[in-house]
Amino acid sequence: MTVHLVNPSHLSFGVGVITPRWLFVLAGATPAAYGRPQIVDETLEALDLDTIKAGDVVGIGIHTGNALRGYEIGQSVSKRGATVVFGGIHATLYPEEAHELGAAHAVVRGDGDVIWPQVLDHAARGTLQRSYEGGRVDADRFVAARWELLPEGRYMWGSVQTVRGCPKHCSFCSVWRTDGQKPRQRGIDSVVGEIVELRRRGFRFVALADDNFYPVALADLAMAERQNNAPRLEQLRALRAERFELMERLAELPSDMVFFTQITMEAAEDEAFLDAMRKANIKGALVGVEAVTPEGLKDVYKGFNQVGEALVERLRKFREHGVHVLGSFIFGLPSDRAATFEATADVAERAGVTFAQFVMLTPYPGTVDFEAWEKRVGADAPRVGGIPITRHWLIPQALRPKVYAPHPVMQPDEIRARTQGVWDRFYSLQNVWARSSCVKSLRSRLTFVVMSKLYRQMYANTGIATDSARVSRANRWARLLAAPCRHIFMAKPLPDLAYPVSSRAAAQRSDIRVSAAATVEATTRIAT
Ligand code: B12
Ligand code: SF4
Repeated sequence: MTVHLVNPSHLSFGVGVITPRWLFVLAGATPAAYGRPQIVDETLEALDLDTIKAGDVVGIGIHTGNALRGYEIGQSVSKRGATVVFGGIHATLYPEEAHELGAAHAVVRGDGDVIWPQVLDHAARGTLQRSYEGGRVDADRFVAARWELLPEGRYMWGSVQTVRGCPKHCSFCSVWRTDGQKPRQRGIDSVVGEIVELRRRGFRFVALADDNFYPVALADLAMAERQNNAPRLEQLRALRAERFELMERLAELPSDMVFFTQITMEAAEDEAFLDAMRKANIKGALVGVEAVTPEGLKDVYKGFNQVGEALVERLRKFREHGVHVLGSFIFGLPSDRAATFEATADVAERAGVTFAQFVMLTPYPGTVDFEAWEKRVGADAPRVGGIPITRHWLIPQALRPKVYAPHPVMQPDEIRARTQGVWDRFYSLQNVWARSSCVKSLRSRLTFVVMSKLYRQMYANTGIATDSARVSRANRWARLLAAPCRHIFMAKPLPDLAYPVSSRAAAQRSDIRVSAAATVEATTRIAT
């Protein structure tokens, strides 16, 4: 019985930007008795069905955007006699869909780290259940990724998770409902161990695949103090101290490492935290700005963000502390008006964000926005090819509409055109060149320009455009640029790179945490 793990995608680029982490984590959770799991990431190339034999187990991980392709794969491999198991956020939210449309024999809800060996055991014995609850695994049971299974020369960035869950409750986000609001911070040695593995293989850029790298804000501590809530205060302080400890350890890794994470804007008020980030080589962070008006923030339950000059100052603070910002903005909020688009572009420019993304409000399942929208459109939801748009992910890619949530005063086409206009303005050659002064040499500036253009091609054109000629042009460009860009990110492999000294010291001191080396051994043990 061979175990296959498939990351579905209807588009393949040959080269991927970020390693899809779940593939390598589930490979880590696959007991060695089943041999080497076969990893297929369709963002690189499509699954070759001839590799699937009757009796194999095919694990398919889906998010909403790639669910339909996942179902196609499920159907095809099931016809070949394979056992089909679905997991991932979308399967967690819609397990029945995977059974009905994806020919699933089993669906795993929640985290796969601990339950996966049991699923494989049942599959091998012929006692597979229809559904499994993976739940929210405690941080000390997170399985480390098996980076030795990475295909050579295919990815630009590694991905390592340091925390799951987010205490906020933004209306457009499903994370706090699926991963929970309690931050589950992973053991530091395990995190550092994985990063060392990646750097040994030449990866110096690593995305910290966290929901929110800053789960305890100063405001949270102040609130607990005001409430005289001693246990809560102690708990928050411990979480915060662990973050600093992690960053100290990241700072001991080779100085050419570059980390990128996702963080809330509140971190700008916490200068000690920003300084620790800089020392840890966390050089960039996606900051969810979302809206530049108080009404917009209210729309998305993000009252902890700022607007006006305070917003500009907060974003600048990151830069002043050596952390580049990828500002993430949402258009199509109920309070948005025509003027909001230019006002947003102004803020992005004035705040000195290094990159920006301008996404259109999409009601993702599992979110408060989705529930409200589904209830509002109800049974009368318009249909495309017979499929109600409240199940938009089931509409074939070529027909899938891009804007769904009705807006009180603007038509979808207007929102899309204005959003595209903001992308055009922010990524005009003149603006990109001006921003490129954040790096020094001419070569670095030119690289910055290419990267900005690539980002724009991969994101804006394919993400927003409905015009298929534009989409395929953007895809062609992305394909052409992707392979050469990979070389910009890779470094000379350091196969002999040792674990940072204090990792070993910490491991000797503590019998609770396993050392980085032991984590690798532990992974092998899980696998045996
Ligand atoms: C890092 C990240 C990214 C990165 C990297 C993606 C990559 N190549 O891996 C980037 C920045 C590129 C990205 C982009 C996007 N992302 Co994103 N991303 C994340 C994030 C923060 C972490 C994902 C991760 O690596 N987690 C670590 C792994 C180990 O966990 P996991 O994937 O959940 O897998 C576990 C379980 O789900 C389960 N499991 C997963 N698959 C399988 C399969 C089987 C068989 C089994 C048994 C179990 C199983 O076991 C795993 C281990 O416990 C998540 C948030 C989250 N909490 O999931 C959002 C998230 C997945 N992204 C989301 C979205 C919306 C997007 C974008 C569409 C954003 C946008 N507007 O463009 C794009 C789409 C990109 C694309 N086409 O794939 C949403 C998805 C919502 C949904 N319903 O689908 C999430 C949940 C965030 C959110 N705010 O709601 N993302
Ligand atoms: S802060 Fe980020 S991760 Fe947390 S709920 Fe809001 S959007 Fe989701």
